[in-house]
Amino acid sequence: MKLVWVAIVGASLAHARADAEPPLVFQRHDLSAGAFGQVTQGMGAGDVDGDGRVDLVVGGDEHLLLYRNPDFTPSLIAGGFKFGGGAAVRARDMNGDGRMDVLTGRFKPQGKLPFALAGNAQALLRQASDAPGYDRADTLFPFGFGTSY
Ligand SMILES: [Ca+2]
Ligand SMILES: [Ca+2]
Repeated sequence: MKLVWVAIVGASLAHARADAEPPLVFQRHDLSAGAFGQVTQGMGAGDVDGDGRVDLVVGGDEHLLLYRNPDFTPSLIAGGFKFGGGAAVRARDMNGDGRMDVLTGRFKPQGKLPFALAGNAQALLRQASDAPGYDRADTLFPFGFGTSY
């Protein structure tokens, strides 16, 4: 694929291909996280196991995973943190031993709600305006709710 030119038109980026070039065709492949289901935060690619095929490394809310090519079944590299949130996940040989290393950030989630959330619209009407929060049955998430580990 050869790009002929690139131009910025207004706020959008436009490009044109040579007329003789075939269109790019993309094929979707969905990979199952199996027992490691999580919100994905970052992804990288590299031959992590050294078999000559490009593997995927994926960071998420709870796990850092390796998807080995060709079947891409996930296996656990590390757990117990949020991996890749705000940082990339990359496969590179960092120490020069000829084997790929996996790089990522990690974070212990500490976010807490600074207020309570009502579980239904009637809770808003029943709430005592001079008291914090809602009755237990009317509370969707209490003050201080959040994830941490
Ligand atoms: Ca590989
Ligand atoms: Ca290495």
